[in-house]
Amino acid sequence: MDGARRTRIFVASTNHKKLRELMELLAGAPFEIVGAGDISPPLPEIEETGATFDENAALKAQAASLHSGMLTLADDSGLEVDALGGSPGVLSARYATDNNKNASDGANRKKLLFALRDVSAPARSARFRCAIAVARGGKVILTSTGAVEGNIIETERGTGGFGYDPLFVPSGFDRTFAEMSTSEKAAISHRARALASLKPRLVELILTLS
Ligand code: ITT
Repeated sequence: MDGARRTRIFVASTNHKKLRELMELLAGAPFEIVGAGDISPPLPEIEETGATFDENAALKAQAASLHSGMLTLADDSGLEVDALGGSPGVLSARYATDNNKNASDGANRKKLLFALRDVSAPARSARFRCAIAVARGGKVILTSTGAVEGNIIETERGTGGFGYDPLFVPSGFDRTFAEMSTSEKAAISHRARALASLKPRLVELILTLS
């Protein structure tokens, strides 16, 4: 068990708020978490050329595990809006730009509200999806996915979370993710669901590696 405790896992996200959620959801497991800010040289930009969240999570985990030399976990996530045919989907972080670079969360939300300006409340169904991949030496060894259904409201509400959280009300609730506490979001989020099934497998893997 002592060996397992010393095992380090690199959580390869350059999105600070996403990274914080991942670290909180992984807390308590018998390994040391290394964030993207803790490695040198810093993690270079990894091109997200996949057509699916699963493909992009794998691309990020593979490249970052080669860069870090550590067991590495990557998350690719985003919002699918039914009235927009599943957009912004894998382009969620880049929705409001046309140069393939990430836009600000505010610009992305503004573009989404504009795209849905003529869509009535019952037709504003959406879901967050999260794909997680764990890789070592450039090879993916564990994967997991999670989703949470909900609706896109017409005006932003709340200041917590990040990304599209002020616009997303999960099904069965009347508050947005941005109006919930960290622990409320962590009980039902797409990221929490993906990690719930991955975390025990990751712990088992680490115990066999150490
Ligand atoms: P890394 O690739 O470095 O992890 P990123 O922000 O570029 O950071 P993604 O490519 O996975 O990550 O894009 C995720 C985007 O989807 C994110 O920027 C948000 O706009 C949105 N998103 C994902 N999870 C979210 C959540 O829990 N709440 C709100 N928006 C979320």
